[in-house]
Amino acid sequence: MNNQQLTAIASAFAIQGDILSIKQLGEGFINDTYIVTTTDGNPNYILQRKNHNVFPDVAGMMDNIAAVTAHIKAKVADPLRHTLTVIPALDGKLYVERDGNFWAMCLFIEGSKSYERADSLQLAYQGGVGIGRFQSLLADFTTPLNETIKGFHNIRHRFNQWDEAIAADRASRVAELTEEIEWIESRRKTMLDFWSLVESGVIPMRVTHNDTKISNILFDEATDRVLCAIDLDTVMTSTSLNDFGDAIRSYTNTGAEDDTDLDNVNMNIDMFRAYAEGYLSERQSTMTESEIEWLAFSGLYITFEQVLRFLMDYIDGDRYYKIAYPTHNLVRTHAQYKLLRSMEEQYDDMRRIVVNLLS
Ligand code: ADP
Ligand code: GN1
Ligand code: MG
Repeated sequence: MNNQQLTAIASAFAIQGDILSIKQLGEGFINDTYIVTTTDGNPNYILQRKNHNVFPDVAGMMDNIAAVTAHIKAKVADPLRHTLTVIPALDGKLYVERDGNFWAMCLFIEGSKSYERADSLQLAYQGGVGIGRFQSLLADFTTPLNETIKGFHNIRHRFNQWDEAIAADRASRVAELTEEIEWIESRRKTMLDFWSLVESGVIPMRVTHNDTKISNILFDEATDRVLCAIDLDTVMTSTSLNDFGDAIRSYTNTGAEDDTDLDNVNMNIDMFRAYAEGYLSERQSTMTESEIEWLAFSGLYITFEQVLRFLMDYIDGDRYYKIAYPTHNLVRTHAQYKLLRSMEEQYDDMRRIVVNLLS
């Protein structure tokens, strides 16, 4: 995508000022993100090409984001920094379509920073506050949301996809993955039993973020206090436990998501405590008994799901996640499985910490 094309797309949105530069930001697994700077005195913007294979209904996704952010804006002290601001296109739509690609824009939040890893307990605590607050601000949001990715954190749906992927064996990799496949199969029943509690309503449905890794939180550059949750593409109705679990998967990992040295990868229980403390400070009074009971387990659940998703994508010939080298998804599978094992070993301690924080 050259600069001229990017400028044409950015100019189709209702921006203020003249465009000075458009530069790629980070390397997301799913979308392509650019920062658009403009002439002095005007805001800067985030321009994003939304992955149309992952999000077939970009219009529905943008409707979700606009509704949820409008709801939050009405409640927070600083509406331009405490949530995303969607910038509509000049034709009034919330996205621009060009050559089969879908683009969306939001305000760049100045004086913010994000992290790829949680490098202090304070940061983990703040991240927990961020997601706890996000869920609390949306507790009274009643408009139905579009299900933009079917069965996103629904392990029954994931197992259906898994069974199909194994049967199809598109990349002829199943035969060499006996051990890894057993990691998934040996936990099938435990994970489905948990999900039955969601299906039967024992665990309630709420408005959730669904992608709560640390890079999807903005922190104040000056104070490192949380500003808001970003990357709202996956906002949907689900269990709040998924948001907690996905954050635990990300914040507590002492290694990288794709670490090739498994000795680096473990769950840091102090990070777990710090994140849980921040989260509960915002959510404790509104959680049900069942949510409290299963809070620690949610870390294992989402990490297991991530092992399944990375492995399934590898089996499928790497169609979902962007990869940097041919075995990338397999490396991610092994690294996330190591994290899952570490969580399983420390599960009793995780449960005790939740009980202690609540007493
Ligand atoms: P991806 O889907 O690729 O993960 P994100 O929406 O998470 O895309 O954006 C990638 C990164 O860009 C974030 O981690 C953050 O550093 C930065 N970013 C995204 N939106 C904003 C924003 N509105 N203001 C400031 N920085 C942002
Ligand atoms: C993707 O878009 P990004 O990089 O924040 C993925 C998450 C995974 C994550 C793994 C829509 O998140 O579900 O947990 O990668 N998002 C989607 O790092 O599938
Ligand atoms: Mg992101």
